[in-house]
Amino acid sequence: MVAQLSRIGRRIWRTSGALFVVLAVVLAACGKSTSPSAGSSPSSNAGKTIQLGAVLSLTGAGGIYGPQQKNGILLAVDEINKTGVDLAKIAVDIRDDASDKSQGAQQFQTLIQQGNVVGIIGPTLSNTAVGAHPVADAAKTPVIAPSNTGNGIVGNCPYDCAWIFRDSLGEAAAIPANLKVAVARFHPQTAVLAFANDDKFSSDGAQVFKDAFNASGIRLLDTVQFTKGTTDFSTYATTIIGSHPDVLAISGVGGIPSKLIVEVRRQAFTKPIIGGNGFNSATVSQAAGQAGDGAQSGSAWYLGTTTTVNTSFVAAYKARYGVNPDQFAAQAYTAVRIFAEAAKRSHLVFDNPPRDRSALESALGTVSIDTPLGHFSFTKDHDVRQPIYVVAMDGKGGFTLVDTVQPS
Ligand code: 1QQ
Repeated sequence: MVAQLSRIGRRIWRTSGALFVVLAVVLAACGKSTSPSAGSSPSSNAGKTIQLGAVLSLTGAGGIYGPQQKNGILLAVDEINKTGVDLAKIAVDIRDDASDKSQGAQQFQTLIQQGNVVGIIGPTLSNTAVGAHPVADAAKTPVIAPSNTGNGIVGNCPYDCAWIFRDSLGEAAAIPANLKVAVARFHPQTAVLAFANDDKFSSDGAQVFKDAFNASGIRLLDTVQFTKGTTDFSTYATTIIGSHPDVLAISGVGGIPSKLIVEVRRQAFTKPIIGGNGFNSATVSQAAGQAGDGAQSGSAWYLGTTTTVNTSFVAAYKARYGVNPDQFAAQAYTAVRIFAEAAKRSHLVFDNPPRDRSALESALGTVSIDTPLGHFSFTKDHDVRQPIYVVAMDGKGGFTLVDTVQPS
């Protein structure tokens, strides 16, 4: 009996022992995660870093916009890192392209090859983007262009741009909306167009103005051209005024808009002035001063927007920097927010940049969030679709809201 019991006991022991071993192996396997976020709890991303890069015009012609973009990026990073993205931190390596196309391309290359960044914000100028974006596209690295408003930046591009997105309102949308409001207010019959002929943004914007004048039945009396490095506009102003237009349109970057506005007003030009995205910085409005009062443009953002997400952004920016943000700060801040939201939707592994770049690129197209620009999601062409805030310089370094045009 005992022997029989002992045989049965041994069989039970052997069977339970085998079960115990199987159970131990299964539990051990469950405890290991092959990758930090492969379906495991977010806490496993603690200590990880989502490494982004930014290439901005901190100096040169675009230096009138780049510093605000840097401020917006740094503010967004610090806000996001208070809780992190599934506890992972965001870091942005910010580089200056000096508003130069080749330096922009080089900085993109360096960030991708040496920095192993999984996404890039930039550059500031469309003129730089035509050199820098192809570098990122060839390296299959997603880009959010925070202020490239020229033609062919996303969607239908003269080069491969599948990895390029933009959260910057294109001139092709902003200028017609601005002109529509100007026609309703001032009823112009004739116009003169002034633009920089050696800058992509400025010449693209000039073509959009020409098409918009034509579509509105406004006769273009003259086009006055100069280079983006021009500083003395006295002869150009005399030529413009000599045509006696009902409205002056300016397509230019950096110091051009404010310098030309000041000069035509100095020469007693009193008719309305309208412009492109180059107007949309407090720095430009400050430089134009009282002469800029009423100069009208289509903007992607308005300081006075009363949404909670915008009032919080404005308050945080002013508390940190002592001044109000402008459109460029808002767009760059939003670009970081968009990347963070895409990262939350991606199963990043943090040790394989090409894999994480691809995951981010796929996730960017699904992002739909409230931002200081308004509710944000990309179009199928990776472009921004948003309300257009038609604003006018207030003569005191700021802007007033003239009208809001919903996207068509
Ligand atoms: C562009 C712009 C400039 C006016 C500011 C960055 O919009 O280069 O596309």
